[in-house]
Amino acid sequence: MGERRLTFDRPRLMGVVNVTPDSFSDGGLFEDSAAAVEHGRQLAAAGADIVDVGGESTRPRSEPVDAPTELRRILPVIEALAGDGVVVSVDTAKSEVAEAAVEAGARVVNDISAGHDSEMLDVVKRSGAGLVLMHMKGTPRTMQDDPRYDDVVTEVRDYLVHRATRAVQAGVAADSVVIDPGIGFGKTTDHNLEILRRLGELVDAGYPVLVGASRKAFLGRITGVEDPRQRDAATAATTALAVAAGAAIVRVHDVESSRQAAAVAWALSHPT
Ligand code: HH2
Repeated sequence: MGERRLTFDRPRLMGVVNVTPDSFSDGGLFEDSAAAVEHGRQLAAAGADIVDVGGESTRPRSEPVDAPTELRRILPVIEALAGDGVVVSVDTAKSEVAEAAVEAGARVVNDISAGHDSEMLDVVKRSGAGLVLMHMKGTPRTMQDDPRYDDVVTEVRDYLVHRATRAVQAGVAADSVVIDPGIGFGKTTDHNLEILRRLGELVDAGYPVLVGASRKAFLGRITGVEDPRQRDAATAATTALAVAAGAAIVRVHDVESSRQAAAVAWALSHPT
């Protein structure tokens, strides 16, 4: 990530700051920049290695927002957190937003469209930022309309390897690319569970793997917990299993519970 490096000699935690009115678990809570900055500082203090700042909800059936709106929401938050020395990622699929965000101090581009915007790879290459490439079937507006796969894990893995290869061919450093199966993005509960059950097959693809299961609807379906904000114990279970299976980064709303879960899973799976 430019002159800073994030190594994966232990699991890394990405804390989420949604500067949006409509995110599925915390919409409206951190819409105000001062509240968002304060929340990002708390996540970093709780042990987040990266703080992911986003200005557009991608929950199922959400409507897209334009670049000026996204920028107005996120830039002051990125500037403040990066100014504190926090490693910030920008959660955007727009190259224009990514470019302004890295100029404001973001060191990672978290692109849920895996480079759909033709300028995105060039922005990442020029800035030297880290890059997260995520799998999604369709768009947030349509992705939960009866998604189907022959074999979800193979399809997701092949797609991500293809997108990662394309990024490296475009000049993005291979060791700055992270892949993410996109839990909940065009997937049923069974698809999400199959991905988590066979996460090792994604890890074996050779890129660090990020898992973002935090508070998502499938956890509500399994546990019967309707309020997403009450799903941090269920999230911690996914963190432990993902880390034990070799995930490099987990993206979570509550850092403390997942920090503990990741530490235990790591200790169990890495005997000294
Ligand atoms: N999930 C969400 C947003 N961005 N990025 C990556 N790499 N992986 C994910 O699984 C992922 C992501 C959705 O969660 P959230 O940001 O909390 O909600 P919303 O999209 O409603 O703002």
